[in-house]
Amino acid sequence: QEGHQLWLRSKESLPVTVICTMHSPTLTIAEQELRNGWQGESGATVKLTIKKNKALKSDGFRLDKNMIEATTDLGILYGVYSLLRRQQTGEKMIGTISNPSYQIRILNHWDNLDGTIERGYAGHSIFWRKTNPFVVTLKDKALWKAYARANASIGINGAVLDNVNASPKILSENYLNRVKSIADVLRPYGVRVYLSVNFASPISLGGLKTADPLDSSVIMWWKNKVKEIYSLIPDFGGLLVKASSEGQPGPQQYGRTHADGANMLADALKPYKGVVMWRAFVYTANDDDRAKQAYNEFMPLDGKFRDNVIIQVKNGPIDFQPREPFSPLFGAMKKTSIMPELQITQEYLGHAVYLVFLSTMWEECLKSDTYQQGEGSTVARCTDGSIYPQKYTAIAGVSNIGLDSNWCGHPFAQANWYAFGRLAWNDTLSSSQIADEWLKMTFYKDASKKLRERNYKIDWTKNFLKPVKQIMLESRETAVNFMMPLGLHHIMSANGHYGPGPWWAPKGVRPDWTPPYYHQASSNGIGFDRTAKGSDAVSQYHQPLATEFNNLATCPEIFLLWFHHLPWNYKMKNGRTLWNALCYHYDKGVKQVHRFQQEWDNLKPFVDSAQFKLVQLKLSQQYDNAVLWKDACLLYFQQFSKMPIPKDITPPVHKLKDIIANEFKHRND
Ligand code: BDP
Repeated sequence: QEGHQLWLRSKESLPVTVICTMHSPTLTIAEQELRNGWQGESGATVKLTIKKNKALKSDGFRLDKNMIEATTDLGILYGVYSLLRRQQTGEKMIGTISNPSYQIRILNHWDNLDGTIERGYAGHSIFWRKTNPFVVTLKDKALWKAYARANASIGINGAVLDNVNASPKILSENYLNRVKSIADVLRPYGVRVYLSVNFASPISLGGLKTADPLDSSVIMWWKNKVKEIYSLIPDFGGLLVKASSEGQPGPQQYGRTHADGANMLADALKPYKGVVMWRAFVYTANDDDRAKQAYNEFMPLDGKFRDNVIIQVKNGPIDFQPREPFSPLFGAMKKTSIMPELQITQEYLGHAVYLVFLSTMWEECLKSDTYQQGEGSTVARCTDGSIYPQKYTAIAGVSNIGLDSNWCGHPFAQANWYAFGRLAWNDTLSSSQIADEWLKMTFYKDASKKLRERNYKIDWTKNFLKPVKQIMLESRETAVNFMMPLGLHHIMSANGHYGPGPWWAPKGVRPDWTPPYYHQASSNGIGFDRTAKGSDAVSQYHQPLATEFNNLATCPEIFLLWFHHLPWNYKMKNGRTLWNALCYHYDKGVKQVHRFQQEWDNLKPFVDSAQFKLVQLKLSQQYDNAVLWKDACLLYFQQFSKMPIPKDITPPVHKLKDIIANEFKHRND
């Protein structure tokens, strides 16, 4: 299936001779890929050379005329994929030296052992299933191989195979044997396996009375478990832990800290060079602003973690919302390895329905200046080793793939997997370049064939690449406009997190799980006051940001209602009232989706017809949902603002009470 080949759709290749004097499974793959995909000079001879080169990190490579040089087999493989990409995109090749920004470039699969995927919108797990869970079929292996190849082609070198809400069963013998089978397939492609573990495993799996990280029987249990894992998988990567968060067990239950818990596991992994990725996604139901809690809990622990512990921090302080400022932990923890966690699966961004190219959101985060070590201390530089000498550098993306025939549910969602890999390799890349590469590799073949058949001359770059790239680059801001503009956040419907739900607040539910906690709308106004007079979350940011966010005159309007509670008639910079500004943002988002639809309709000659229709259908569903978001939010907030919707905006087509009554019919799972 075309969709299943992602950006690796094979083109007619030209003859090439590959010379490589060394041998290994990885090098064999490298040679084959080069022969199967060569688009350069016909009959050329290409040399693959492994040798010392001080300019190259272990996964890095150098490209020159008909030669690829690296210090490791994997470096050669990455060089081959890079070269093939450049042949298709026309990007510069000769004299290129490329080193990865992060050492560990890893996907987090939120895959449950029964085959379902938490926040997965592309079918069931490729790793786990309910029936015959321990049989490894040829089909399984072929799929894992295709998965490994796709990852390697963009530089991803790690995969956490199970959900952060982890089942203790993952560490039982049967499951570990399956993990070994997966690792064996992934290995030649350089993708190491990691596991999420449940902190209470010593109790539920090991039969111990406690999971206290300072208890000697607990320490011994983990040591033995880690030893068992490495006896099966000698290059096992390490463990990911969600502890004391959203009901998961953790060291706090025993009066211990995150550092006690993480260090205990780190000690067990150390002899094997394994790492612990410990998540900072923690918040409890107390009066403290949720946006502040991770920082408050982790900052005092800076310097207390072993050097093989990496703290995994979501890009924003709350939870993968369409837009958040960066988490204040980036750059602030100076003696601890910190890794960004991005969400590739579109939990809060329209599942597999919306066309949203997430690269621009990640770029915005990575390029945000934390000022922690002076100007230019971007989130990227604070985490990739440029500023702090952390032993391990890493970046994680919560995967969006499943058994669907196109892996990701939406043809354009593949671009998000691609973008994550590319940014993990090079955190300074622009989204424009990434979109360009992906479009050329994914769609050019279709187009050229169609155009040849129809024999008419259309400039592919002008008529396809340019408009589609523009749609991609605008798509995230579009979603922000019709969902949560001006710094609004967490106002989606409960559970499914797809449609609008700013009203949702049943009695007895934790306030910090309900939208009204975040938007604070009343007749006085709207927004969460995080200024010095409010929760003072602003003070977690380094100057000049703390002051910039605190002051209305300097707070960027994209974060206005994130940091400020303002009256409905507050005057925006363009002179509009806040209420009118909200109305125009929602309306603009809807209009943008409508424009995407019209533009896509023009592109039929360029795209394989099944893909064309699928995107067309999804855009129309996105349009319907955008209208719903706009109507729901404007009608709901209007109850408080009591102000009219501007006349030049299409009036709501739904009634608020109908939307509320139907809330859970809209894609809530
Ligand atoms: C939230 C998801 C939930 C995850 C949690 C996490 O809704 O399913 O378990 O994040 O990251 O966004 O642990």
